[in-house]
Amino acid sequence: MYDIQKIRADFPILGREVYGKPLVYFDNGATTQKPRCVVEAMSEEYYNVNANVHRGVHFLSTQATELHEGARETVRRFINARSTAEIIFTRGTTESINLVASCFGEAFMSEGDEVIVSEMEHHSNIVPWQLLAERKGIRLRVIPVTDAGELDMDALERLFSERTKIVSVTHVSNVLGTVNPVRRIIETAHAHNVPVMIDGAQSTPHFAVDVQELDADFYAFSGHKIYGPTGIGVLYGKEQWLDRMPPYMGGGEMIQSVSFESTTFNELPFKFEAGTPDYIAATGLARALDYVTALGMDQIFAHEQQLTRYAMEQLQTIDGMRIIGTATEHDAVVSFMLGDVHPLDVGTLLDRLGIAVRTGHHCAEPLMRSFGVPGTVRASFGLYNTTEEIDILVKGLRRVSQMF
Ligand code: C6P
Repeated sequence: MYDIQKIRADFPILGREVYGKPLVYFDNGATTQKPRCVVEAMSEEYYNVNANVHRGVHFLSTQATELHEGARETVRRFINARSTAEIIFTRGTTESINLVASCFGEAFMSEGDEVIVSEMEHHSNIVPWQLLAERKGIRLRVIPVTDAGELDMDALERLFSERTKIVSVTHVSNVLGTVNPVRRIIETAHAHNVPVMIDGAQSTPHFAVDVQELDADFYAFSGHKIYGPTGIGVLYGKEQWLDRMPPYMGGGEMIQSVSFESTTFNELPFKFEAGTPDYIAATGLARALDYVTALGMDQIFAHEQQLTRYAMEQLQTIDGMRIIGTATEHDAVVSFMLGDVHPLDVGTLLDRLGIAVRTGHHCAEPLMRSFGVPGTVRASFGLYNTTEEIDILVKGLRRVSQMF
């Protein structure tokens, strides 16, 4: 039983008013709100346990280390990785992708080699590869997107060459809401002996992900988008790749022994975790994953699918509505243009009604260009949103439409 009022009560911020109106929070794609249990787990650790991890023999350090490594095990279970050696804590999806571009690129790519990305990527899955292109002379090949906002899978097949070294694509588009057929992409790439990196920033909060079932080589996500704290994220990587990649940063934690002549590196996953980790955030992330697991990822998915379908239907009844992204496999993100009203004006007027949406290019400028729009208005849903809130959005948009 999905008790939405009980769930909403777990998130204090949802009780807030803005401009004297009840908050309608539809910017979950940017970041999600936090349940009380996540914040409490973090303050509890600060108040009662706090000590640096992996370093001390003393009681608190041992306890903090147990919490930290326990959090890693929670992440492993959540995405069904084979081993905690494959779970690297990072600052978020952006850092995870940069790590792969940098370290995989260093180990396995040279001038003239190619990476396949898609036209719907977030800048975080474009720019790290471009930086690598500048350093090493590699090339980006781009899977085009159809008018409905789906990847052109025939084109993907044609993009492979003997120089293709990796494919890096998003699981779910943060603009279009498209759920990409990543299982098929991985199968296709593996048939060419090419590994695949999946950007899971917008998938993990919405449905269950099993990295072994997908057979993904790398998978990245952010804590703050899945009801956890900011400043922490995850990179999953198969040991067979991580073992052969050089470290990302140097420092404490990632070494076995250091002399001025030479340094040997620590085992996985610590080789990729230089410096004091954000162990408090790791605890918060683990608590968030426990929270969504207790609700049930399948229940969350069903609830959000219902919201998405309802939103698509209702929005289409508004004059001048153009939905950007009408893929068959569609997740909890709806992007649109309202006639020729600038998205920023729509967002500003909705804000005055207490409705938080995101406007602009959503860090996906190439995609905006391909749809010929300066930006969109985007409503993105979370596990606590309701159809009544969608009604408020639709009513607000009718008002905006009448004003223009
Ligand atoms: N998208 C949005 O409003 P970080 O910032 O590292 O937590 O996540 C980056 C990122 C990577 N990939 C995808 C598909 C994303 O959606 C994001 C973050 C936010 O859409 C902020 S731009």
